[in-house]
Amino acid sequence: MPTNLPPEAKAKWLKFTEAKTVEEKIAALEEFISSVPKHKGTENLMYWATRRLSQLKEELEEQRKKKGGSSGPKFYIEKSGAAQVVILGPPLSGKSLLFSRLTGIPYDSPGIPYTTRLPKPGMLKFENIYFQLIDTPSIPFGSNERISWYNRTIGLARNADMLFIVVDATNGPDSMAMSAIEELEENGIYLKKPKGKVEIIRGSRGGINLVINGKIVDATADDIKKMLKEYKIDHAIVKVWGEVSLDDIEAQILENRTYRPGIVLVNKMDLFKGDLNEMMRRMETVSKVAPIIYISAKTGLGLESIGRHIFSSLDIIRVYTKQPNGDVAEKPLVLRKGATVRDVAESVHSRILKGFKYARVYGKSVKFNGERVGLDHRLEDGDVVEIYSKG
Ligand SMILES: Nc1nc2c(ncn2[C@@H]2O[C@H](COP(=O)(O)OP(=O)(O)OP(=O)(O)O)[C@@H](O)[C@H]2O)c(=O)[nH]1
Ligand SMILES: [Mg+2]
Repeated sequence: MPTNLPPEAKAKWLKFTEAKTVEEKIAALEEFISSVPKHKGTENLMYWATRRLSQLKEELEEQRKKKGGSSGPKFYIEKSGAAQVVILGPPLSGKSLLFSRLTGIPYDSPGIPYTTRLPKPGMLKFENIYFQLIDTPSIPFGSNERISWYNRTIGLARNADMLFIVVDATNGPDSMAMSAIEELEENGIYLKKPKGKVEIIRGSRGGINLVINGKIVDATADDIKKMLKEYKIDHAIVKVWGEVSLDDIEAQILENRTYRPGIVLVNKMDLFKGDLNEMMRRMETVSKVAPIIYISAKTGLGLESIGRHIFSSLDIIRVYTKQPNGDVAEKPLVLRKGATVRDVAESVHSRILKGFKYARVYGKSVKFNGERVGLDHRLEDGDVVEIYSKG
């Protein structure tokens, strides 16, 4: 549904996107909120904006604490490994036991709800790479219960590369998973990949340029330009891939949607005594949004497939560099799917890219091993790349 924001609100929005410090953002967002008319079309936006406001206020408080020299516990965790996966779920669904089984870090919870009070990082090995897992304090999805770490935990999810939603097989897993998915969406976090993608690169000259690799389902180029004008965006390149609606473009301007790949883990399958087919049928709605794995953190059922699931959900590939006449690097470079020889050259050294002559590739992306390719050659998982460059 279009938001039909008045020009005043759109101008206020611009101020928010341009705000640099947390204080400025809070002030601008408060002004924006008070300028938005309240009706059905703005409901989601308002919900998102008020949540974002309380998150910013907490961020400010954390900053102040840090400045005051307080050595309070840290909630945000720096990324390490090939990707950061945040484990979310309601109390007692088995997040901490699962985390322990996957990372090897001992489980030390008495099994009382809300035992986990702080996020905890650990590493999961998958073949020759590591993913960082983060156990988090529980969120009672779908209930009105207030918990003090709610915003900070959602903040962790927003920062992550991927999400796990852990639910209990013996405790309405389908409705709990749906509540979690809906609540994340209310916070602007979407698990389901959109049909299309929009990117808006703002500039200071050149007017509005549309680059459309797909189609806009409900609007013309002029409609898009008009909307951007209303948001006072006069110069920008708007890139569209796949199927996109005018709403999607507005959401991109408002920056209130992020997409995170996610998996729903139905845990405690060892305790489930009901009809499995019936449960799977009930889980069908969930499976339209995210893949589902049935597991038992206690017996280990299904745990061996989790690393592979993370890997394939993230759309990443592993590429190995090799010096001409040298050995193949043991540790792979982890790149996004679709990465080219240019990405490899860039991540090795800018000097290598500058002096690039050609590369030889061994693996799935070439017709024969050792084939000579240029910078734009697309690589596949497992490829070995040997770059020949001047100097
Ligand atoms: N039978 C069985 N019990 C499990 C399984 N996973 C977890 N549990 C038990 O369920 C209880 C809760 O597990 P936790 O991993 O602590 O749950 P949590 O989601 O971290 O809960 P919080 O305390 O809110 O952090 C513990 O008694 C676990 O031993 C499972 O797959 N099967
Ligand atoms: Mg826990």
